[in-house]
Amino acid sequence: MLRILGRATSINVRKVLWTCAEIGIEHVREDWGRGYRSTREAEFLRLNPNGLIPVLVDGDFVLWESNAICRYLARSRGRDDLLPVDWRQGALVEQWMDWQAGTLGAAASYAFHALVRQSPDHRDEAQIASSLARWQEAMAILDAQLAATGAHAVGAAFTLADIVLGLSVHRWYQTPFDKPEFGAVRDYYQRLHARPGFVANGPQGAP
Ligand SMILES: N[C@@H](CCC(=O)N[C@@H](CS)C(=O)NCC(=O)O)C(=O)O
Repeated sequence: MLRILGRATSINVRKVLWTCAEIGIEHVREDWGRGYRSTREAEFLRLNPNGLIPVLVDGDFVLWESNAICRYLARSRGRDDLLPVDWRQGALVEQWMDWQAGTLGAAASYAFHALVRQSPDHRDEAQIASSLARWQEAMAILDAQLAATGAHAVGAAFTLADIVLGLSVHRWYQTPFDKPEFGAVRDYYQRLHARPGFVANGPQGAP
């Protein structure tokens, strides 16, 4: 049985869980990370020397980095709809996945930990303001893209990019601060509620 290591409150673990739900992959999830077994244990560090969740164990194959895990699951199950084999379409899906992790998620991180997690390590007002400004700029880029496609991140079809972006959008709406109204993002967020994998790992999952 495929194993997913990581607490379900983690956005990066929930990307993988939602991908499993879309594809119908049976798995067991083990609670590792903050509040559960420490990812600094030797048993965990042997699997991921970064000490971060999620980790996927598929037989003798081990993989870390949430977006790479999502791509592995789609490719290994032949789900070209989620990750097109067409080079350009596939590259666009990967572009938006990388942007979610490297730009959108990175911008949101400090403010999210301050305002939602109430982390004592994230109390610097200037850094909160900077994070909120960068987060808003990134969301404006996403809003323009969604307004152009009228549906999903790279076009009409739902892909892996929508899994990782969808959970980031959920986080945007769950974080309490005065935010501008982004109409295309709001429509997208509503549209995603039709997918059980999103509901289970977003609204019924965690911020
Ligand atoms: N780039 C990594 C980031 C992984 C990451 O930052 N994971 C966080 C949870 S979202 C973590 O392991 N936190 C430590 C912990 O929970 O103990 C990925 O996408 O998998």
